[in-house]
Amino acid sequence: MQPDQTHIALLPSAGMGHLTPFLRLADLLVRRHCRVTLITTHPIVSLAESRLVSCFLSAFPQVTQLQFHLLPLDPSTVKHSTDPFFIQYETIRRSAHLLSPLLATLSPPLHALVYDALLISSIIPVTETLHFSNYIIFPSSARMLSFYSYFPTFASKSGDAPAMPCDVEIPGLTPIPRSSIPPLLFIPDSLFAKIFMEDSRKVAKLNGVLVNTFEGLEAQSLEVLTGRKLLEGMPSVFVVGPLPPCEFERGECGDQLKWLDEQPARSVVYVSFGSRTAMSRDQIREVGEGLVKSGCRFLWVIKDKKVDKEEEEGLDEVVGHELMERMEAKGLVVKKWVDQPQILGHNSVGGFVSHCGWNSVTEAAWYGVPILAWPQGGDQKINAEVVEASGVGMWVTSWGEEVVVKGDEIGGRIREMMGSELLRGKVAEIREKARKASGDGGSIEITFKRLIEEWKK
Ligand code: BUP
Repeated sequence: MQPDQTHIALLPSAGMGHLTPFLRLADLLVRRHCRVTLITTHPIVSLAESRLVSCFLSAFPQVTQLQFHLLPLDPSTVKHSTDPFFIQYETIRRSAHLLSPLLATLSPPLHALVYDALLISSIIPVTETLHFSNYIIFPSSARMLSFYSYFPTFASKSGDAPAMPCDVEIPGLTPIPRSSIPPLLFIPDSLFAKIFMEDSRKVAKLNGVLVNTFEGLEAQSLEVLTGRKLLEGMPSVFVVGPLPPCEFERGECGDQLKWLDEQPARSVVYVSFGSRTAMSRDQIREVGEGLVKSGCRFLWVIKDKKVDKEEEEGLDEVVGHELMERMEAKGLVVKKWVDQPQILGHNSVGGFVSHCGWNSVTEAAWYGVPILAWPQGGDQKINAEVVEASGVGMWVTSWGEEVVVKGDEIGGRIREMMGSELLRGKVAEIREKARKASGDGGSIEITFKRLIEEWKK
């Protein structure tokens, strides 16, 4: 280690949506000569996460891996949640005290611990005891971060049911409609609501918040957040995005790229609802009908289980043989992990039907691919608002996970998105802004310089 090298430890939580920004950040920190320790939790929930961590560690042998063995947790002690990713958040939270001795022995000592926003309450005591600076990555949009930071201001003081009778008015922001609020917040006993209520009250105790976005995508929210107008004691917000897809993420996707190579420029709609959305069989089949009816070429990634390890059935069983046959002429349908950044970056791809997980949104912006937003749950409707307001895409607000959307309607909206010159022009502008932010002298370079200086103090 060079004498003035900055040493940072990174602690992601569970799921690809949470892991990805940490590893992209790590890549940028290593390139800026920081020493990085990656804390990996064991066991890990999905195969996709295990694979990505090992690809990252092979690509960066200079990064130290610190294995964090979690205490076993009886899932029945977790109220109102059977989602393995949520149970993993709680497992990490309840094991957090085990981190202190591990981190205390790191040599050279850490300058800062950067961890996932879902771990705030459990990690603050660790960083306080060890006197480390204390930063989070907020793995969603700046609009969602504004909502999160402002939440204690309007949530009920009792700490039980949050009082959200109508739209949420946050000073400086377009109001957030009640219908966009993460549905689990309306179930005060749910683990998600519990973590959200507990942790959002502690934002002022952080030294800083890193958010993967950029001015060209979220000017309004960033003005509010960086101006520190939202909350008394709001910590510095570091706008580190767009965190570009990295070399170590490259996966095997020869078949899909070969197929894409054979399609005309911008003719293909790419369809994926992310790494943890298991759609109902009925809805999956309507999506298939919609793709056929759209008349467009398509590349469709199907998942029908929340966790990839549990995917067992083949495409014929999930989609149906007859529909699979009808889709053959125009599309490629896969039920496995694909290299999404490579697909979005392919010249044949002209649109993206997306659930609006925040990584997917920033990747679409990075490659200049218009989105047809179809948010399912969590933060995704708030992210879809950003998609629509920024011009990265369009959003049919009546679509959700509650009702089955019919193929005719899906087909029509796909045609609309694929044919929109307006969207194409707007997203091309945003792509340029994204590239500018990450280029020489761009906002990312400036932010990292500031951040590293702050860590060294
Ligand atoms: Br599926 C899939 N290949 O096949 P999000 C996803 N990804 O590269 P999520 C692939 O995983 P939450 C696949 O590019 C993105 O970087 C994708 O993150 C990649 O959604 C990441 O978009 C998925 O944030 O999580 O995982 O559903 O909604 O919790 O953010």
